[in-house]
Amino acid sequence: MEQNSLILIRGLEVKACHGVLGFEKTQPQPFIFDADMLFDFYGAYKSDDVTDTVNYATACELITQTAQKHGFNLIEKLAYECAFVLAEAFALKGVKITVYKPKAPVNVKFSNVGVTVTLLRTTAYLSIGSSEGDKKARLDEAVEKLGKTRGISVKKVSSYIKTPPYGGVAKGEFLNCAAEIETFLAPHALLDEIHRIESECGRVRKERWGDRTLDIDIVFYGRQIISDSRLTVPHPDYRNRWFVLAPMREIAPDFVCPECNICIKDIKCD
Ligand code: A4P
Ligand code: MG
Repeated sequence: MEQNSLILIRGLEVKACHGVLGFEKTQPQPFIFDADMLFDFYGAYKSDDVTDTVNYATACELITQTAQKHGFNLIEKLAYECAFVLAEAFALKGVKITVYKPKAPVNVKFSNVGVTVTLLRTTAYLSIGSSEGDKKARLDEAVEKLGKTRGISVKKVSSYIKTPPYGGVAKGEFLNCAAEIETFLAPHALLDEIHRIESECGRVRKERWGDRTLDIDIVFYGRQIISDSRLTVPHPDYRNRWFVLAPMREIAPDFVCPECNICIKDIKCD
């Protein structure tokens, strides 16, 4: 069993208007919420003071307000929204929200339907580069857009460094940096948001390793090792790339690569 502490809410009922059918958007029906909030309350154990923990009354109010403020089609959307609101309000390490819709308009006898979403706060490192147009503006824009994305907060950004093109395809000089983020997004959801930001910043996918307005790569996602058709993490070539390692050394010299178990500051790169 892992050492952690959870604050629980069970069976919170909120009357609200969520559903795909027309009448569900105007006639409130009950939604039942369970919440598991991962929060270290050792401080509250020591102080016995409610301000050192997650006040479950406030958490219940936030869920109620969130459910009544919006009118979503899907309880999936409602569950995510409540999870983000609680995670952000209480700086949770993780949160699991279950939403039940016991009176869902389905023409069969059933006891309940529902969804569960679990979000875990993870530290990830991104490498950001640009070799076309106003490179500094593109890096600034990327960092700003990352910070405005729900479920991502930017914790550190390295200085911007000029680097010669690597890989033999791009011709222009690059401007590169690295960013430390905390995210509640799963790795592939993070990749989707990165692709959205790249295209909003004018990226057109041409040739591999070619010149680009903006490129964001996931170098590390916590200590996870991922290898599938869409994502390889840690980034497969980061050890050979000075333009990744130098900014990483600046913001996370003591981060230990989950694959080679070497500290960033000790990885050699010519
Ligand atoms: N993908 C797999 N793993 C990852 C990951 N960890 N992070 C997939 C991000 N994407 C990942 O990437 C192609 C596909 O890789 C994505 O669809 C994703 O599913 P892309 O960004 O569309 O294409 P790309 O960037 O042209 O190819 P690639 O292989 O990612 O190139 P790199 O490795 O990003 O290299 N020189 C300097 N000095 N500075 C640079 O920043 N960058 C590159 C691009 C080349 N030379 C450079 C620089
Ligand atoms: Mg890339």
